[in-house]
Amino acid sequence: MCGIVGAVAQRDIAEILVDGLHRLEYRGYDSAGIAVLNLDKQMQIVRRVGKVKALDEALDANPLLGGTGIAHTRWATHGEPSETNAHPHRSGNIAVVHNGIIENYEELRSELQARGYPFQSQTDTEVIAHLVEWELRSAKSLLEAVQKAVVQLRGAYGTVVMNQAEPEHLIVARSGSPLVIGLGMGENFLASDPLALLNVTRRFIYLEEGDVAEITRRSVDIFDRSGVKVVREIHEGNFEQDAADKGQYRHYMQKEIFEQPVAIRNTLEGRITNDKVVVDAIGANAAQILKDAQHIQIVACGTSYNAGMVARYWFESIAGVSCDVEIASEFRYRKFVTRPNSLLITLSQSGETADTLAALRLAKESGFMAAMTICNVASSSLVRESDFAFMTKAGVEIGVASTKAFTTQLTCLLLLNVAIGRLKGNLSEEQEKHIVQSLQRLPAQIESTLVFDKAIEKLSEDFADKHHTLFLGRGEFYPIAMESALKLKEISYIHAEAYAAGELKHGPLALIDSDMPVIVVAPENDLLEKVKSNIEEVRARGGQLYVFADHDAGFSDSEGFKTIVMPKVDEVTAPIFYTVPLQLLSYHIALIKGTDVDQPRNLAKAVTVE
Ligand code: HGA
Repeated sequence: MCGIVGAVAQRDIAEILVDGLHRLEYRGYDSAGIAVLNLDKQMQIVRRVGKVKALDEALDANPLLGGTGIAHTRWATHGEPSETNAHPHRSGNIAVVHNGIIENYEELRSELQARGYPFQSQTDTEVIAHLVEWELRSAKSLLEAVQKAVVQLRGAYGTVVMNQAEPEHLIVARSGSPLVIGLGMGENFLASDPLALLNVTRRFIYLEEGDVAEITRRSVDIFDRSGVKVVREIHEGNFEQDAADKGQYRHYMQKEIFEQPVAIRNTLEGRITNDKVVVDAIGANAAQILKDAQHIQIVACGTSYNAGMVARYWFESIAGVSCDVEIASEFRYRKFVTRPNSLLITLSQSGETADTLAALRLAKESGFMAAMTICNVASSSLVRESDFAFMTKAGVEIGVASTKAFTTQLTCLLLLNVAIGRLKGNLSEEQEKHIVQSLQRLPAQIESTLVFDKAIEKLSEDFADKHHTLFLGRGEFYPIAMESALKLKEISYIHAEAYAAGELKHGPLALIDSDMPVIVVAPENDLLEKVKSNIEEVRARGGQLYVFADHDAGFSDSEGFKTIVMPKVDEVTAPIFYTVPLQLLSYHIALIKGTDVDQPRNLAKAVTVE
């Protein structure tokens, strides 16, 4: 979602700030802006609707000089995407950028209007600027003014405040939206994600909830939520510098689909030895917790939720432990009963998903035995706030529509199932060996799937003028159908829905006609005969069928019926395997539709607002 970059340096920093914004572009945004203080203590602000490129062009025409500045990419939550609503927002000497949502902004706006502050924008963010300006009138310093202002805010913020009267000086505050300080030599930086700063530093301090920090060229002073000065650990970043390079691929999403064999290999590395899962690799002290867990509660959003839904089938059939899966935004706002010895598992690519993070915090007060996360970003809030973390090793995922994060989450979840199954005595050595070896074969099998790319591209032509699609599956393939429908709608804007195939006759069958493509995932397994009956129900009503199956399933092209026949893989890893051709299908359909594949409209990577 929206990004923040800031700097206090002795050199001109506009270029660094804009480079940082470019590095965060993949998260999705609708407008961008920058404020720089020049040597004459004049604040210069440039804002543009659309891409950061528009900001580049504006700065090429009129360069901003100065060593203190803040910049932002906005993904609108309050007020349309427009130049006036873009950040930074200004009040007198104060300029502010903000990620998050101020929930009590209407109340604050009325109070501030009554004090005579004119509001320029429709955003919630603007109240922060005026509130700090107001508090500064009676405070000894900008730090004190920000501290006094933030206690009046309800909601989520990662915010940076700059004062025209105090160059070489920024105040940052974090509550519910991540911020990191990048340490330089005689200069310091900040950002909402360390990726933004990789060109200037590898040394980072992650702010904690409630922290307010004062940053100058030579110092970083951090105060916790009660105003006490604290020292936070410095992390030396070991980041992949150029995940941002598309290489031979046309889109990040395409690159990330093709990276899946490597991502899964990396995720398995160090987690398997002698046909067994290494339980200690799941997390320090995890073994006892996993053994004692009598129930698993998975909480996640979007694609991660779909991974959780697949895992539910595994937890009950492999690990032998009951499992519920819930969308984080529902879980966090309903009254629930925590079952005895219940383990909370959060799933998130970024580890900053606002609803999932809130659910974790709630669960910590609700009697869960422990909280673990399966996550792709080691420095994220979910990882830091969970009892233990089992990392996916997908590498940086840039395409907004998640691909390799999903298949590596499933890989971790399957490893976790094997570990729990063994610890609880529900899985024999033979069964463990079978699953482990299936996982080891999976990366090569996915490589072999990728050669279907051309055939799938051809199939995608049928969807050029389609507006709706149904996906069907049974068992673990039902959530794979859900994930495939999500992928298609995200990037092609085709309305897509997934159904458990047995549900067809309870409603969706009414939608079937010759204009309704129905995509079915139907490899040979115990449920195949049932799926075949559902396929016949569609065929009998003239639906256009597209079946992804293996040779043993015995399908072939015929009237109203197209098949993609895949190699046979082990049943346990088949859900991961079948995800890949369906990702390719969505990708090719999106190309035909001419959408912005990596940054689909209205969507953002790392959903840091609720
Ligand atoms: N609420 C602010 C910031 C939005 C945001 O954090 N997006 O990710 C606005 O609408 O400007």
